Amino acid sequence: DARPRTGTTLRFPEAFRWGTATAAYQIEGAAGEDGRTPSIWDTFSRTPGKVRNGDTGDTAADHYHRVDEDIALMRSLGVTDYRFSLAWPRVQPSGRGPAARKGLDFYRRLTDRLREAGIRPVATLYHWDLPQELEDAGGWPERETAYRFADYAALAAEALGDRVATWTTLNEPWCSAFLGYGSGVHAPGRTGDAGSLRAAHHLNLAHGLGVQALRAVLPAGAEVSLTLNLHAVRPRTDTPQDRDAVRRIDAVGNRIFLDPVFRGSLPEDLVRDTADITDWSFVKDGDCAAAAEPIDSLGINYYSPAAVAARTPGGADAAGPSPWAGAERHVRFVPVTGPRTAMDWPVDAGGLHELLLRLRDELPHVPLLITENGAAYEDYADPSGEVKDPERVAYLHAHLEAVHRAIGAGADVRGYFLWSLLDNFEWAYGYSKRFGIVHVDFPTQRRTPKSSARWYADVIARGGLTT
Ligand code: GBH
Repeated sequence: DARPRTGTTLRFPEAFRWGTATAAYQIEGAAGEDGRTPSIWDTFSRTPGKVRNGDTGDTAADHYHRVDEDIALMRSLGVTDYRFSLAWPRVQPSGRGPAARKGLDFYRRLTDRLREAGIRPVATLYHWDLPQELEDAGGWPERETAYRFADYAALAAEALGDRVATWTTLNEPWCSAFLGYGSGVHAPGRTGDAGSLRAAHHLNLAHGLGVQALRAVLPAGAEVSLTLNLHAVRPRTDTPQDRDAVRRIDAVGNRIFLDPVFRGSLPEDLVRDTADITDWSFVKDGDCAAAAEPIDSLGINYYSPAAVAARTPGGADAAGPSPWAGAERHVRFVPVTGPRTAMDWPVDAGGLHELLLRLRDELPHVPLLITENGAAYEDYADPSGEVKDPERVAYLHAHLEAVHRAIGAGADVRGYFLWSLLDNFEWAYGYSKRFGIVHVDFPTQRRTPKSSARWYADVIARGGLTT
């Protein structure tokens, strides 16, 4: 088609939610203030060798003390929604017992200010910062942690349910279970296949019990959700062997959460494939039914796709502890071609499109939110003082275009939350990777919107993309 396309707008639905996303440990700082107790990420980041450069979230982007400034930034972007997380050890120190008034006051103030600014708060209950005391009692591999989570969900909803209409139970339980207890690259840094599967199951249970607790407290009409980092995984070739490799990764990466939550059962192939690792006796009658407590939307975090091939018997073993619970014995990851971000993750918006069409087909009645999408790149400081990030703009443009195309094909996508508002503590990478559309100079905490921030404000103002 040779017609000029300049100035064409790919318009999104009128009610589309345009947001930015953050997480408590990555931005708040104030790690020891107002009664907050340590979480597993405090412990992990203070353990030498776990996080690049020994970075911690002690100060992070100091958001705890800069709420007004950060909301003003969002206001200037024109976002309709803001996705943030509550720090469990701030709201309920130690993970048990009564709520901490000062911790709750912080989130009351944050959400009040957001509402005054006309921005809808979208609260995630758990973005990886388990109170250390609960980890000391066994953490997610223990069933008790799921009950503790449900109590915490009730406390949070009692305190904030009058001002937060959208709630997410967990962010990316795959990462909590398989990076936290499988490969050990995330807190609490434990390794092992059986423990990671136990953790995954108890996260599903926690989600379901959390939904029940939220429903019991929240006013009718509140939206309750779950965010998954679904893996867009392709076979290297269209052979049965490589397609079976996809099946295995899909089972332990995606269906281990999707099936309990949306069908009330575990994937049978996963149970079979892991029979030599665990007998799944920690799954009690009614657990998967509890996990299937109905929710109002599904959040998807998407960054890049993966490609896999069958691992030939006798081929080189996967190095080190794996986040794939045994599947790596049969599967190897092959490089996805194309440009890469500063994380070395491939840039491939097609993966997001594929994922959205799959969800359209498999969960046709579930409204979808893109709860995270974005990229880490180096910034260029312009002599004019501008912080330029053209690759991030290109990444975001391509991915929003993929979302638009998926909506056109019938995917029920209701909103998009850009990761991230601010440069922040990027987990095992510390401050070495910048995902923000607002630059943070950590020594001074000075915020400078990058060119991507201006671009995003323009997209929101136009209600779509100009091509
Ligand atoms: C999200 O995690 C987090 O929610 C957010 O806090 C974080 O800052 C952001 O993304 C950027 O990292 O494990 O071999 O399959 C995303 C975590 C990264 C997990 C890509 C899966 C794929 C490599 N995901 N990763 S592998």
